[in-house]
Amino acid sequence: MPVYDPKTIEEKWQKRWKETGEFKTETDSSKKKYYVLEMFPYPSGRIHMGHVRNYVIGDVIARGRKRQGYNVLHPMGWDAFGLPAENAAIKNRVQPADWTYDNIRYMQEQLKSLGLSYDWEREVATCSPEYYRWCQWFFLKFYERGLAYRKVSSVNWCGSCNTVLANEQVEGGKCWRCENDVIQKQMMQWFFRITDYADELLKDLKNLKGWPERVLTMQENWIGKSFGTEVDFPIKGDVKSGEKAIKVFTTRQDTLFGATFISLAPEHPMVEALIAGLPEAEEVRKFVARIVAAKKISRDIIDKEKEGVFTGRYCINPLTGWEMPVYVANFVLTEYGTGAIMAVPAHDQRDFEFAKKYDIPVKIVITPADKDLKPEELKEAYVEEGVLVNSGEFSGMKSSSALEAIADFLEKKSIGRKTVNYKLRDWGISRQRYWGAPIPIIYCDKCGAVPVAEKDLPVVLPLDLELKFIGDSPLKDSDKFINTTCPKCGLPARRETDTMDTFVDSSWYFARYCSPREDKEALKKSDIDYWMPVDQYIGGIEHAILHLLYSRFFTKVMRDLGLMDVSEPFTSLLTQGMVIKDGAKMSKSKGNVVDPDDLLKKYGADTVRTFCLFAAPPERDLDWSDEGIEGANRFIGRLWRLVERDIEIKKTVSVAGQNNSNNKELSEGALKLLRITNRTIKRVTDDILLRYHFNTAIASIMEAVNEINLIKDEEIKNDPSMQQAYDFSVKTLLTLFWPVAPHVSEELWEMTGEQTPISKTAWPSYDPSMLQEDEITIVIQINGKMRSRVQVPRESGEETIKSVVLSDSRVKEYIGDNNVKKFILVPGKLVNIVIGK
Ligand code: ANZ
Ligand code: ZN
Repeated sequence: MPVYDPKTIEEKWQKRWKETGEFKTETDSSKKKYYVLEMFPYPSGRIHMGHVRNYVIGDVIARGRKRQGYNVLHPMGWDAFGLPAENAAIKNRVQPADWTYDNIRYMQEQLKSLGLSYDWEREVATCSPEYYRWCQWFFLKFYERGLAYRKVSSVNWCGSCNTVLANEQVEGGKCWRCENDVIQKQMMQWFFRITDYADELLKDLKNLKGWPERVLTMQENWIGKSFGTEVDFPIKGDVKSGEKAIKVFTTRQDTLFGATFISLAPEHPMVEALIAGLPEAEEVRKFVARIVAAKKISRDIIDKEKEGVFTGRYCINPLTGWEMPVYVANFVLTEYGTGAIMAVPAHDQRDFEFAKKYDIPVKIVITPADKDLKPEELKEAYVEEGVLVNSGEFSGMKSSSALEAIADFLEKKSIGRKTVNYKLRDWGISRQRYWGAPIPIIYCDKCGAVPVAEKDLPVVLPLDLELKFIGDSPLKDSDKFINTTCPKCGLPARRETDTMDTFVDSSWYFARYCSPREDKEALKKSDIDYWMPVDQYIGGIEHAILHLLYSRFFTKVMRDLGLMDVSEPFTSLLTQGMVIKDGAKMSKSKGNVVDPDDLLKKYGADTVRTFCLFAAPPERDLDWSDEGIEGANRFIGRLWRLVERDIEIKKTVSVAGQNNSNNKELSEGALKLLRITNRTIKRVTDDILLRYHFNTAIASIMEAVNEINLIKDEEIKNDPSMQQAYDFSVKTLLTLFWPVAPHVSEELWEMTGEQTPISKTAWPSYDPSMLQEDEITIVIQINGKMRSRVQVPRESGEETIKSVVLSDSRVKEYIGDNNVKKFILVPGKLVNIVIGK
């Protein structure tokens, strides 16, 4: 028998799979389907261990499901647009397209050498015109429905490079290239109206039973639905603009009697009107200018020290009649609510700090049920629920009831309106980049922004551009690209030169895999109806919010466009942990990267796959270790020898009959072996196909291998039932190990004389009657008298039995304060305990 040589074996099987079209999938409505998908990679150049782990997890699930009789869709492709290609192009003077496709080719080889069961005929690359034309088509559909629109919004701008910068290119508020200060420039940009779907995106989270709780919470917080009231605070005196009140958004109208001042965002549109003509005006203008400038540099201004300035104006608290100074404060956001807040220092920590700093009165309006609070003793805001005090007719009411009561009161008096606010903003999709899908819009002096006609798609990205530096829409440099005619009036017109956010590309790729070569439409309904939704999606937690939210949004729009009937794209989601080494995520800067290529060369794919799955449960971080990979490799060696022995045995004795279902004819040893094997089938099936505990699945297989190795040659030689059980067990283990290490499993399987590859066999099922016998009853005698009995696992050793027996309540009672003088075990049957003083 040959020695284990992963290289030859893996090449042999990969070649065979390719030749036989092993992983080719077709729509077949006579079969139940299973769609398993891993997040597609960015073609950066090489795959890293994080990819390997992600794809191996998906592969095990796909392979397992297939042998359970499902028609499995398991595709792979490339999230191929994006900034790194442009950087590389500028640095190395290559075309982004060439760079990207070279990377794709290399990485594809890497994935193939891992033996992943992809249907490569369904491969998509988002940078190909066949793909991005449909991204553009979606843009047109969104536009038709009012879901794509244009508005002015800010971008990072470097005045010295004269260019737009991506967020990643702003380092500490400075341009990465010239280190000049970055400012925010207002530009027209395209948006997708995801906020139209905010409520549905929120509501449907509760249907996603197969998603991790953590991800659901993150999405919920991101959408951020708040119920509150918009309250009008009359302005004291006249304002030039004629406005009579400042509107605030509050979720705590129960604290209204304690509102002692108003804070406006620096960009609030009323600031200038409020201060005009007042002595404070100059100081306010200076403050606003300083904060606005600071905000442009740092996005996390909110975490900074709270500061503000008095405007010289007052509002009237509509319930108490108090005069409330109006401040401009750095922590009030322009884009949320009304951009103004009523400040309640006693019950909001930010307001509390602000009031202490500027010496504004603190008025307590909510107290704990059993305690009085005094403003001068308050060390921090009291933010809990409680009972209202100092609140007129609402005093004595529980704060939770007062929320509703005061909101109703305000509505009745026309001082306020119940409102709902979302944190979710519309999705800005314009990128001043080259390597992305051009936005299919044409600007005409006469007709304005005109969508490209569907028949003229794709708007092709020119591939002969010379990129000079990143940013500011390199397509502006291409006259050939820009100049066109207006689809409406035929006059000369210019193309939009921004491209789409690459998140657009990845928001529907899972649907495209269902009919990837379809060239008449984006999605073929009959294929979509069969395959969608994705049953199991697998990827990193870093995509918990944006990618998943955008994909959910797209799915709902695709449904509303009549392209599919499902409302959610991913039934179950598994977020795998990181691959870490020496306690840190693998990264070039830390110098702790392990290259999958080196591992594949040294150990082969099956070892790498086994290690990735064995070292940690999928959701946890996987701590890289050399011992771990060596261990995985050694285990495959042990399996190899187990089969070797099986072949030896079969050579020397002839295996009698194939029917081993009659338990009575089995020897004790054979029965024990079959029990081990059936137990292993059950465990591995549950772990791989239900619970995704791949590590314990492998542990069970290892345990079984160890137990089988303990069987002595003599026990097999003269026992036909044992020979048969041995052969059955070894082969079963191969088919169970196959999803993890498919090459070596197939090879060994073939060596045992099997003609049909494992891939074509059904997933093994176990005999439940073989499991029940897993426990045995031990009778307990104390000083010779039968006193109790306990159940223990059949394979338990003396230590386990002893601890179970001695913790039995009746045994404890009999022993009392005696000493256990002897503990005699008759294996499999009985325990005799001798006690005495
Ligand atoms: C008075 C009050 C009293 C508030 C109190 C809270 C506690 P969520 O739940 O996130 O929606 N707020 C409103 N608009 C704001 C803005 N543009 N920038 C910063 N803060 C803003 O939070 C709503 C609460 O956040 C509102 O309720 C408001 O402060 C503040 F004891 O009003 B509250
Ligand atoms: Zn026109």
